[in-house]
Amino acid sequence: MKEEIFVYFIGTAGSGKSTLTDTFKRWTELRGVDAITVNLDPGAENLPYEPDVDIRDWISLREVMDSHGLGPNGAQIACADMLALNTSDIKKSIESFKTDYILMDTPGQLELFVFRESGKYIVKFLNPQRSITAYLLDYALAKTASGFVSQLLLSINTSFRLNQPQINILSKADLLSEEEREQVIRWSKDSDELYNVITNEEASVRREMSEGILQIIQSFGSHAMLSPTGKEDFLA
Ligand SMILES: Nc1nc2c(ncn2[C@@H]2O[C@H](COP(=O)(O)OP(=O)(O)OP(=O)(O)O)[C@@H](O)[C@H]2O)c(=O)[nH]1
Ligand SMILES: [Mg+2]
Repeated sequence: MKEEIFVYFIGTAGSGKSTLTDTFKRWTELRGVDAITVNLDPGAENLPYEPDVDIRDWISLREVMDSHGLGPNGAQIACADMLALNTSDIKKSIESFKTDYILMDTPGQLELFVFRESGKYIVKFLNPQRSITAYLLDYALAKTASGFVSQLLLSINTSFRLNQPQINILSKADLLSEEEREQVIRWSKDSDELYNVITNEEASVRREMSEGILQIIQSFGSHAMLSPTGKEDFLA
């Protein structure tokens, strides 16, 4: 079998996973690199790209809501578990493309893929040796020091759960001012600077928690490294 690489785009709801899947695919086309897109979100309504493999061919959020009498959140959880039942078919469909890169757009809510067993199972089943996670930090949640720290904590949690090589991406960086963007990049390179900002906050339980969390993050080293993206960065 061809030695393909799976790239999983993961991040909080609305962080830009589908947009980056689309932009990355267009970037591979420009560079003459062979890649396909896979949509793993059964509830996706308007995707910015036409997926080559689409979980909605097997599972529909609407049908699960109707047939099980569930609301959208309960149905999302049921769908996440059902994902695991369809991995053989998804794998066959992906293999039929004989491609080099498989861009995996994951479901809207990060917890469905990261904290339930099905996400871990899919990564393991498809190709655990050749998978990478691209973790998207939403710009809006990462521009304050404590917001940045909490985003990194989620990123480390993702890495802990999926156990794959992982890069952090600052999503929608075009919406930050140049000053804000540079500050977030400095924090990601120099955790002492981030630590100083946090320790200068007014004394509170939250500050103490931030300090404790930051110490954990510091002990993980490269997990705080960041690659900023804005929609068009890849295509420039
Ligand atoms: N300015 C700007 N907007 C972006 C960027 N990436 C995504 N967006 C916008 O952010 C919104 C959410 O983007 P999506 O790509 O749907 O995010 P998602 O993480 O796939 O969302 P869910 O699957 O619903 O969780 C859309 O309105 C996008 O146009 C970016 O780099 N820059
Ligand atoms: Mg999406």
